[in-house]
Order: sequence, then structure tokens, then C-alpha cells
Amino acid sequence: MRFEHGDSSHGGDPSDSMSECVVNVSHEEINAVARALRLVETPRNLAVLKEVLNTFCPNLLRKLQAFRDDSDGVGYLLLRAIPVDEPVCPTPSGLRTNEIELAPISERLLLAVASVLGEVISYEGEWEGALIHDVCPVRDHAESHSSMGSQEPLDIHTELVNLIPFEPLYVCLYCVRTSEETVARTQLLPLTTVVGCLPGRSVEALRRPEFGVSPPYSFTESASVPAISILSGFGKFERLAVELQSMHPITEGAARAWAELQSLCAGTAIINLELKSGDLLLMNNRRVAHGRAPFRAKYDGSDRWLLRVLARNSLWPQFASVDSNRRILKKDPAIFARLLAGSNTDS
Ligand SMILES: O=C(O)CCC(=O)C(=O)O
Ligand SMILES: [Fe+2]
Repeated sequence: MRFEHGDSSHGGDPSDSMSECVVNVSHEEINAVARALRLVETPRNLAVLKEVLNTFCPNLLRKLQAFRDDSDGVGYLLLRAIPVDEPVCPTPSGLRTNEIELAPISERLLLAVASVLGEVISYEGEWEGALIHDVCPVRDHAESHSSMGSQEPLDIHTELVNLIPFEPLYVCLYCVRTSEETVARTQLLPLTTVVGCLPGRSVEALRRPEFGVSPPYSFTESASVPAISILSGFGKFERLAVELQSMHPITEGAARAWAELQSLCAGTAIINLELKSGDLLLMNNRRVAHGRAPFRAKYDGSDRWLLRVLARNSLWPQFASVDSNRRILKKDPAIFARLLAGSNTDS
């Protein structure tokens, strides 16, 4: 992993707290966890995986709990030197079938870590409801601004911003493989940077619900989402909700603030992370937005490969659990509309 960042000198300069965001996990502890996880016979039983982590990795557990409880931090934590499967299979070329394990140790560790942060969840309209997502370049999507693309940037975004309040609270990215020839940078925009770098009048404009969001197409074409504010909440519980690719300002004041936010994202305030094999990046989806710079893909099994897992603070009341291990938000317009209507009850 390598960090690169700009020279911003505001109160929210990411470099101030960068060292606190990196954890070199103890080899002894994490290898003990990996050995125990290898023996688990029910690899999607999250309670069992979490228990293994609790038992063998108490120091890591404490750090994860501190990250989970730190609602006003920069919103990300990078764990380094997590064991990866050796040897590991080639980078997948598309969507995998849900139940298959491709990188057993990595996947079990990832699920265990994510389960300490919250409840692992999936969405029927995303990755066909799979709990584990392979973030790797897919030839047919090379030009898309998505996690399957490569030639175009994946613009800074809050994960599933158009599903708020049913969006994930944590996004966990575990790097299985980096391409030896090309660098793909994961980019981070902490809320502290937005509030610290933009003029007060723009920050105020971002707090007004004057930003249109695209309909949640992968869940329903029939629901439209009301305009939202990019910054909301107060103090410890302030949140950021942004998607550069698809949001649009709907007033003049919002347009000025939007232009400033766009230049912030194009400048040096953004944190660039070059994830390496064995790096696990944990993001609080309300405190930090993320994206990815373009890179060159080869589609020969050697491309960059991340595993992704999403988690929420609670499964209740929106998530329908179809069996003990799958926690899926159904792709159903009627359910979505009902949930949206009652969304003030959400946590
Ligand atoms: O490829 C990356 O570094 C980020 C991908 C991403 O935004 C995601 O999987 O949610
Ligand atoms: Fe993302």
C-alpha cells in the first residue's frame, strides 16, 4: 500500500490523521485466525467466523470496535498484512456464482472483520444478492464508470447513495491481487476534507436538500428519490452523501457549491491509495466517499482483484433474510416504495 495526498493545509488535512488510519496487524495473531478459519466447515456462517476472530485476534478486535464506534473520525481504516490465499486462483472475469469460495482464507477473514463492524448485507439488485463481490475489470464493461470498469474513472461516491436510508454503513475492500504492470488508485474523500476545505457558504449550500439523485435503477425503475443534501446531521453524527457521476444541483446556490466540490475532488485534497495484496480497507460510508482512478486491464487472470463486502448497523427492518446466511434487500418496487415511505423509522 502506498499513500499519496496533496498539500492541503486545512483543519481536515487527511495527512494529519493518516498514520492513525493504518494498522499493521500482528502476524502471530492473524496467522492463528487464518489457521482456525481454514478449519471452519460452514464458511458462510458469520457468527462462527466472528467468534474465531474474537478468540484469536483480541487486539485487532479492539481496533475494529474503536473504528466502529468512532463516528466522527476520518472514516477509514487500512489493515495491512492480512494473509492471502497462496496460491490464489486467477482474477475472475465476471460475476461468480454466489456460493463458490474463490479465495477461502481471504473471504472468511473479510466476512469476520465486516461482522465485527456490523451486519453483513447484500442487495438482490446488486451482484445478484451475493455477499462477496469481486471488484475486478470485466471486458464488456471496460468503459463503464463502475467497479467493473477500468478505462474510465469511477468517480467519487457514497456507496448506493440513491438507496439512502437503506445504503450500507460500511464498505470493506480486501485486495487479493494487484496488477504488476499498472497501478489502480483507490481514492478517498473524507467528510472532514469537504468541511475543512470548502468555504463556509458552500458548506452551508451542501447542507440544503438541493441535489438530485438518479433513480435506484438496480432496484426499481418506478421510484424516484427526493433531492437530498450532501452534508447532513450534526457534530459527531454529520454525514456525507455524494455521487459525482449522477447527482445534479437543482438551484443556483447548489450549483456553485457543486462546482467547488467537483474541483476539490479533482485536486490534491483527495487521498490516493494504492492497495496491495493483503491490504484491507474499511470505510464508513457516511464519513468518507470513495472512487477509483482509471487503469489498464489485461483480462488474462492477472488483473487487480478486490473482494468487497457491505455491512449495516442493523438488519431490521428493511432486510429480508431468506436463510440464515443470506441477508438480502429484495429487488421489489413495492417493498422499496413502502420502505421509503416509512424511512423515518430507520436507524
Ligand atoms: O476499485 C476500487 O478501488 C473501488 C471500487 C468501489 O468503489 C467499490 O467496489 O465500491
Ligand atoms: Fe464504491
